[in-house]
Amino acid sequence: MKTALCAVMFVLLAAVVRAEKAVCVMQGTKGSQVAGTVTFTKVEGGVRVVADVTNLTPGEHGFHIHEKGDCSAPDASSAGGHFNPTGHKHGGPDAEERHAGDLGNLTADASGKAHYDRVDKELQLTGPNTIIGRSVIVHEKVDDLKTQPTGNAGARVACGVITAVKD
Ligand SMILES: [Cu+2]
Repeated sequence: MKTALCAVMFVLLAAVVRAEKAVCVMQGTKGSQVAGTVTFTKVEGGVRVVADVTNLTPGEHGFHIHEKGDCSAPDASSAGGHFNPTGHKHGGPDAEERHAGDLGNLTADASGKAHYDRVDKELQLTGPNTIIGRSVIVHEKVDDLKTQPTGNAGARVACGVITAVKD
């Protein structure tokens, strides 16, 4: 009896202290060499998003979580629209109203490399609005953060599915 109780306590404790983390490996869509990785880590105040992407054209590129974890179409249209479980308008990542998946833009340097690192207040790694099993998309063009519902960011140049990491 005591042993069973200890086992239950251990499982509960393990569930509470378990680090919440997810990873996404992105590959180029048809005709694109863009590739990269994104990690999502639960931190104080939100989820830290760190991305490193290569082979971009220099400048800004829309960067979003899309609703379906399906990158199978050559143009990644299979990933659906921006992840928007709350039915909000598209906006920038720090806008009052935004899609949960609105992460703004990546900025690539002259060599085509982009590094992104920010803590997002809206993303969830657990519960009904989890981003696990959805996708990350990098776009050809800049997200203007206002055109509805896409930010006018153009074609999808890379796509990857978000998967949970157990550590
Ligand atoms: Cu997008």
